[in-house]
Amino acid sequence: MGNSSDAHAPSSGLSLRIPQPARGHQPADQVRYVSKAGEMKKPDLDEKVERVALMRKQMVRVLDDDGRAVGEWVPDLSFDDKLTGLRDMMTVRAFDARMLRAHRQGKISFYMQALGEEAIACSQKRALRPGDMHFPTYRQQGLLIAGGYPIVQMMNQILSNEHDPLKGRQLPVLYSAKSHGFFSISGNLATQFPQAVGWAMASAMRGDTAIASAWIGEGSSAENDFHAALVMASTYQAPVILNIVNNHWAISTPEDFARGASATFADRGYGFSIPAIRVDGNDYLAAYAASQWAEQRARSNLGPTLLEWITLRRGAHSTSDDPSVYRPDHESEQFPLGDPIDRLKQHLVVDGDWDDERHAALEQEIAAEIDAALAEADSHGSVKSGVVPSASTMFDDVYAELPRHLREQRDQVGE
Ligand SMILES: Cc1ncc(C[n+]2csc(CCOP(=O)(O)OP(=O)(O)O)c2C)c(N)n1
Repeated sequence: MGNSSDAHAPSSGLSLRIPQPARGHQPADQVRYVSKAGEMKKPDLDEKVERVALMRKQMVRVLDDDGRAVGEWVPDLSFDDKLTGLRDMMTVRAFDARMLRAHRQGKISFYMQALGEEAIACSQKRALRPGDMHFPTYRQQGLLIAGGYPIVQMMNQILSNEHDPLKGRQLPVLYSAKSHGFFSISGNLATQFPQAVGWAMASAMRGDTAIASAWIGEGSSAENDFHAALVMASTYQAPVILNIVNNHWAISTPEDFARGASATFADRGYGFSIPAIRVDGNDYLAAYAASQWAEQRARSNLGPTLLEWITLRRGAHSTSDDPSVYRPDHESEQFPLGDPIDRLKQHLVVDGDWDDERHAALEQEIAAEIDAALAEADSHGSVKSGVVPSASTMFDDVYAELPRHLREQRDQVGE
């Protein structure tokens, strides 16, 4: 007060911090806080949030470099369960590859793949129950595939053909499958996050046993809706799993821009008093175990859990994107968590009755399934061939009942 030489006064002007990408332009830079496989303790389901706080700067990992499953987080899965997981992931990858090819062939207008991220959605779908509801982004096709949703139906949606369950109204990959616990995907990022919490609250209010699972990318976690969801989930202890898939990129923007100075995305859970853990997203066994832990917490009325999944978006953001203009070559080869399919395969070889020959045979079997599905879907037309749902149906479902002005517009279409 009255002190003319204030020690805190800046000597020059302010400057804005622009995040310097920690990775990206220098692919050799390591992902932070990579724990050794088996190193992390597995807390009790009802462990206090303060006691699991450290886990937001560590990483749950089960598969070690030799493909062995180690530590407290090893899930109780049979060889067949693991093989099922491998098949799910391989099906997602083959599906994606075939759709990318279809795009290059001019058969479809748009596509988004999940290359490198297959373990996360596939394992969580298997860890939850039918009746639970997922609120996905456009990169969780694994939820549908591991949930047994017909592949032909997915393709019908992508082609916008006469069998498209969404009647040609949605951009390719924005699926909706209520019967399979897959909430309608919206193009508006992050909106599904608070909706998932609301769904979970409704389930709890009804005294039901079903839980919700919310999905978001690390980039989209900068949206207001992300924060609204965490407040509601924490206040009402909603039975929800809050998944942040940190694949390190939001189109051309590195994770650094959405995260805050030195934080992890899991850190955000702690501030809302939500137990939050980081998980190796390329380790199917860790992913299954962490999903199951969060699932059991929600189902036992112990409230929400935040899971930050560490993975890498290996492919382009979408078929409209060219990552070579903003990210380094060979990034995925240097990624310390490897590839989810390779790692589970290696584990099955080490642990049981699996080898390259069987793996190749399975790959062929899946490729044939995918080709057959595409042939079937293609026979029902596509946007490109002009065989699409009737134009008059475009007025349906805007409201529960068709109002007069829409009836008039439909009559003008005259189909
Ligand atoms: C509200 C809103 N803002 C911007 C976009 C455009 N957009 C589509 S995807 C995307 C990046 C999302 O990145 P991230 O959440 O990290 O998910 P990822 O694509 O990596 O899976 C953006 C900015 C949008 N669809 N909706």
